[in-house]
Amino acid sequence: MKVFYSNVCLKHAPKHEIISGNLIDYLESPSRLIKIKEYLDSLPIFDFVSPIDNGLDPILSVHPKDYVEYLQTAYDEWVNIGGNKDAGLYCSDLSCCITKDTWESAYESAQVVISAALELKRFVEESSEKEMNPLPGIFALCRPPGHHANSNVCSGYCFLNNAAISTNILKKDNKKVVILDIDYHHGNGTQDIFYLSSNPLYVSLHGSPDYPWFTGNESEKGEGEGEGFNVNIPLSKDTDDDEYLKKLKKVIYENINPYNADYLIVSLGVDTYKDDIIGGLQITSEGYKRMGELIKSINLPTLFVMEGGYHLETIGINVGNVLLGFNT
Ligand code: Q9C
Ligand code: ZN
Repeated sequence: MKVFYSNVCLKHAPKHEIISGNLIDYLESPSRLIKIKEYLDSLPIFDFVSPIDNGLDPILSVHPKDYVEYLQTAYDEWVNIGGNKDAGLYCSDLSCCITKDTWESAYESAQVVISAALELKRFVEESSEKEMNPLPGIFALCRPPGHHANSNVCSGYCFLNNAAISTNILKKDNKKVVILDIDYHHGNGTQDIFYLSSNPLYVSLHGSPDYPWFTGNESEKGEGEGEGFNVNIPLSKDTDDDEYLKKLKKVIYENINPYNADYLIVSLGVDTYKDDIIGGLQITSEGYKRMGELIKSINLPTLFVMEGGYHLETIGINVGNVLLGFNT
């Protein structure tokens, strides 16, 4: 399996964030990526590939220019004025610190996902039915993550919505896309971006009640042309492997398979892990293997996009297990 990866994603490294009024070490750290890379490197099936720079256009298909310019210039402007104006104009919480390196890493994170999406598309277009066995899967190992970023709002460690950007690439040529968001948190940014659209189908399983607090209800089903194409499955904190897999299986049968998509994008967060510091259902490392197997049963060319996961001791094996489950 190809893994798109770049060290430039490590540069964004804010020192602190504020959670519940307390100043703590920034949890969305570069070590997360390093740990995952180390683990995947130890297994023979993963090939690391560097992204190609595809420029701003794919990013601008999701995010307006004024927001992109804000991300590019806010840090310098803040330093220049001695800091008293508009620093939070496009921020919805205190987890999206903008440092001198943030734009560079967020841009690179998007380029990792764009390159992975283009590679998957190319592979599928060049393959005959026969060659689709084994099922093509590609992993975009990127940070900062994306699913909380709205078109012009950063939040929840996210600046650019990587899953949405890659959706717009895979949607080209009248293709249909499903986004399956298995991060612990509801992907409010992704939901909002596509709320009025029937393509992609957005499906999210997430812990509730929890961040981002005001979205993720089952009653949010999309609007207009998008009605029926947004599916939220809120889960209580005591959800274990069996319960989770049962709900995932149900949504695959009832919503994902009947949609008849051409591509699957998995917003892959492993903050559902039982000991995660900020998320945490009761999912075990073994559970991630079963999740991967179930995702494979959807039987679509699949782009895995890295989102959250904060338990550094197991983040590698948990991500690895989803991918291994898919690849078996
Ligand atoms: N009381 C992702 O997993 N702050 N983002 C949490 C907890 C933000 C998580 C506060 C959590 C965002 C991509
Ligand atoms: Zn999360």
